[in-house]
Amino acid sequence: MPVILHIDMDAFFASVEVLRRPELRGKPVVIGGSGDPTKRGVVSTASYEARKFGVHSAMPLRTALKLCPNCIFLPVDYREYSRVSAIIKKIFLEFSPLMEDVGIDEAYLDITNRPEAPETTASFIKKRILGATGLTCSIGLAPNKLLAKIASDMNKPDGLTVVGMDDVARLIWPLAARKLPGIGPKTEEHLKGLGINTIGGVAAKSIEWLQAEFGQSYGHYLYEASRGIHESPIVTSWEPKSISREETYEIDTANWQAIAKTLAWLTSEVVDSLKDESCKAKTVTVKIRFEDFKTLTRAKTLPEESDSLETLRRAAFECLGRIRIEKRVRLVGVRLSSLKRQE
Ligand code: TTP
Ligand code: MG
Repeated sequence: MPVILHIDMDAFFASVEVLRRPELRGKPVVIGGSGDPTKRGVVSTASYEARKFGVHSAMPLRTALKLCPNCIFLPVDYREYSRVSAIIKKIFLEFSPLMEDVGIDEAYLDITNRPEAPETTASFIKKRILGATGLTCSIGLAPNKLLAKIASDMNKPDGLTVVGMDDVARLIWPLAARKLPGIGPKTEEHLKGLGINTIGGVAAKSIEWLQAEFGQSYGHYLYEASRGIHESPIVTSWEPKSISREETYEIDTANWQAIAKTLAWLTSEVVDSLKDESCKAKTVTVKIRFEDFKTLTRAKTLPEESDSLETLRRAAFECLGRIRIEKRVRLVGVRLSSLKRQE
């Protein structure tokens, strides 16, 4: 059986902010947008203290302020979080070369070939991260990525949770169906409508029934996943898949100059991150969301990878030029993808 870890940092952005502002430790801290909760923007994350008030990721900052007037609100500082992210990813690689980078604060690690017991490796990793950064993480240890991912979330913060195939019925089946990766809010509602609330409820259905209800391939996935069966391998990749930034306006605007200024600024931010990662990008995508939430994206693929601000900005502006600004704009975003790390 493979031995897979899923490692996920605790309240990542908030914990990094607390590190450089120790006076915030133990306080309710909310990270999002420009850090001004009277302005538009959403919560990126909240410290565990702030979560007690019901504050969570993706909630409007204004709602967070209503729930927790005494929370401390801070702006998002991607540069700092990326810097810390690079440190932890490097630590994971000390323990195994088979690392799958799945996000700024999480990764899968295949530790099948380690000599010591898996729990020992996991606690070494926790100690090493704490020592190098001052941050805690939660780790799930399981025979596959799916179970490791569910497990890492079961005892946050600073958790270490082991789930074997024999534990699926006892530990996994009582969990809300939504906790199964691949079940989003829509499927959750669909399942509830059918009287199914837990992962065990899904597992109680036959494969025929699930496929009739959810289609061949998704039905098959639900049948296997609800039993903890999952065979997708660790995908090692040294390159981040994409780098993106977006900005929501305080007041929607149809002013092309203002939009162009935002795009130029966002592009310089993503190009800075690109250079931090020693990468070049081949594709630039611009996203415009209008006041009615209609969203358009336009992409431009360059003849070859580049990390030149001028080249990438020109591509971004070409994309913008292909979008008619006929309504007021709520959000501008830019993404660099098809990345390649330089030797
Ligand atoms: P998560 O790992 O989902 O959350 P977290 O690390 O803050 O908290 P937890 O202890 O529950 O793992 O996401 C990692 C970071 O990604 C998070 O600190 C902020 C960012 N993020 C957003 O910007 N928006 C979002 O909607 C989510 C979910 C995360
Ligand atoms: Mg996290």
